[in-house]
Amino acid sequence: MPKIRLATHAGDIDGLACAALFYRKFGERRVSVDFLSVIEAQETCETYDYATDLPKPKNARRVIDHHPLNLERLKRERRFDAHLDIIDHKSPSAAYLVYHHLNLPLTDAISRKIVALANDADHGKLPSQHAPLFHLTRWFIDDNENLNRLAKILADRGVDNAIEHPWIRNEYKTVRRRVSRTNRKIYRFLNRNKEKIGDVVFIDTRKFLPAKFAKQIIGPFFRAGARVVIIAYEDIRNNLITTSIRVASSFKKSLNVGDLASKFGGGGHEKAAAVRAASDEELAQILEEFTRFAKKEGLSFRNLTDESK
Ligand SMILES: [Mn+2]
Repeated sequence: MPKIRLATHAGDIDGLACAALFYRKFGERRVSVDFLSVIEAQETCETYDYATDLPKPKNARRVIDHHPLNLERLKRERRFDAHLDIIDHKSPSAAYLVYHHLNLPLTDAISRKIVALANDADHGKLPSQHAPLFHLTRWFIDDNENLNRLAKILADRGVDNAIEHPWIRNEYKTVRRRVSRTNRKIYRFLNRNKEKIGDVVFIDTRKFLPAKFAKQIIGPFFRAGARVVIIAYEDIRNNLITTSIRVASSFKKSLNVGDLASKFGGGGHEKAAAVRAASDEELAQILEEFTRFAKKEGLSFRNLTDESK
């Protein structure tokens, strides 16, 4: 029997969870998973039966996703298949939609926990006991073999027991050291810049943080008072610069950064979005727009990059 071919979001817990649910449903032998970045999904000519948590690749039969802008784009390009594609922006994760589509039994606690993990991750509310899975997913962002291994272990053992798997424990030893080192750098940077935090802060992390863990800086800056954090980091899989925009969940003002990002060809959700830049010049232009946006919204904007050492 030919394998079911799935493309899912690389380096992302929701993407990983989708893969794990396919393995859970069909077993390792009947599924083959490619982990792709958003850009790779837009460019690939490979054939897939399914794509999850990604824009629909040209030759994918069906997409299961929860990004509203992906739906808009698909409709605009007349590639939306109303009978097959499932895109629901109200869904807490793509994994939630996959779980229902695959008709996984309600009694399957492992599948349900995998969905809960994805829901938490996509809302920035991942409980600390799942931090190892999060960090490993980032660590393996450009390593499809190991992302597959992670997904299979999740499907096999479930979210809580995955962490006890000897391979995961061993890999996490290395990763944890790197994450700790990154966190120390983050707190030093935060302390140096504490007085300068505005409503919106921009941090070019490329100068002092490893790209895989750059997003770790967002939480501490929210806790220190920033309401919107924009960071730049290297997009490892595509040799581009990513700017990630996050709005603090405690910030009640209605800002849709997904809409903002879409103006520059980016995408995402209301409170979390990303835009890619091909060069520093392009990044500077995007930043100018963000500055204008902050001003229009009556928010102070601070670029903390120049102060970094
Ligand atoms: Mn997602």
